[in-house]
Amino acid sequence: MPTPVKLPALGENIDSADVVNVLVAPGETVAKDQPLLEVETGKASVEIPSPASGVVKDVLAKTGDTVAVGGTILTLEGADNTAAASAPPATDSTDEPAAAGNNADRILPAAQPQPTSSAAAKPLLAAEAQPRLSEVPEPGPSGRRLVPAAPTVRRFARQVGVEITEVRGSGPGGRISIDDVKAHAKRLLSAPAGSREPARELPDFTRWGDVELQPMSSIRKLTAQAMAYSWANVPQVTHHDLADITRLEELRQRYGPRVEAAGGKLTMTAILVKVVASALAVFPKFNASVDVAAQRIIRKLYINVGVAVDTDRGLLVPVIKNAGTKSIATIAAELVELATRARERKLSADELQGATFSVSNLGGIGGTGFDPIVNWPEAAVLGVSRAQMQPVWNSESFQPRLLLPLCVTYDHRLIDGADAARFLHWVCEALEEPILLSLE
Ligand code: CAO
Repeated sequence: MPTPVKLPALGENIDSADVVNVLVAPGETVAKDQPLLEVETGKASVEIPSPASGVVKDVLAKTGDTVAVGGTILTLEGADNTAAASAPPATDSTDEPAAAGNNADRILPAAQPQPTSSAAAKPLLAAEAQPRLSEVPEPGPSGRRLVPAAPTVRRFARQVGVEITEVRGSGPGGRISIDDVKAHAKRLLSAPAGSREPARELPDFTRWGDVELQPMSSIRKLTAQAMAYSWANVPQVTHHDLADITRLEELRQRYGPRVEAAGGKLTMTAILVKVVASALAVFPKFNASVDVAAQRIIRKLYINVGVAVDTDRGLLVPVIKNAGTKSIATIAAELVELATRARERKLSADELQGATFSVSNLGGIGGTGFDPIVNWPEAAVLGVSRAQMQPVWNSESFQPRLLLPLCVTYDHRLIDGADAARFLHWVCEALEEPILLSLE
């Protein structure tokens, strides 16, 4: 009897993945830990290794499919069933449909997935059986997702009116405790009215002409969720300023070859990451997060700057960790490397997490200004538009100066307008007089 191999848990809040590459074919003998599939888990590429050795019978997952965590990706013949024992424990199924639980002894969750680069993805429990793979995953027969939580916790969630599938578990493998349910309930109570309004139905667009239906990629889905969450939950304001970068541009041209020799490209983005990291040390509110449920502010004592990268799959924000301690040349080299791997789909989940502030530079593409959205749970984001030569009055005459439009969008619960004006003014001054960076 062939043994189904299931898509294993892939990380926090990831309940499905897009198949980008099927690495085995029916009839092929596979060894334990041999990669079976390459999937995109939200924003990172991950290889799914085989949980056991055996011969591939049917490959159910196809390139382009969206597979639910727990969904069958292929079946193996002659698989060593003892491998199941080393698989993550099955979800509590006492009061859930039997999909995963009843067959647990015959199902092989794939072994722990490997990001395609060295950093490891965080393992998570939860095995939701999804029989069919070629469509966007649906909830199980009862309409509910299987989640790792004890029956007492589920009962408590029902009693207080919390949907257990929406709770983020803090236990090992994402296991949900009663305290997690309470914290979730608190967050719901502090959410602004209207933020849980059910989605409205779309009109039938075919009444006005032909349409084409395209599935959303995992990046598009995550971006949509993150942006909608930020927009609905963070009261945000954007403050604008202009930096005179005429002299800085001369320096950039002069020292560019030196940085290129070190493997980087001395671009405005690399310089801005360094300047912003210095500004965050002076203005720690911009490096903090608001914890509404606990009514407190979390000040992060590290500075990690996310950089928005435009890729053919959509927006990715890899993170330059500890940017304040790095030289501009190091940041420039890291940025080239991260942006290249982002475009080649080779970033690990770890490289996309942990930012304390983000920079979004659209200046290489064009535009005189834009208002970015705060990348929650960060408190602020710097938006950069295209630098242009403009006539500037110096009390006697107009002089041609290269002006860089900058803006900062900030969480107004934490940061006041005056803070934002001071922060951006500091950034502008540092760009105009780089020596200030070494004075503060
Ligand atoms: N003003 C004028 N010129 C700029 C500029 C700016 N603000 N920013 C970049 N440029 C120029 C660069 O100097 C470079 O010119 P040269 O080739 O003549 O040197 C050119 O534009 C291309 O820059 P780049 O893209 O190679 O390098 P970068 O470091 O400036 O940008 C990155 C890197 C990853 C930020 C960029 O490639 C990118 O993806 N930008 C889009 C980010 C995005 O989508 N943001 C929106 C997110 S939603 O908020």
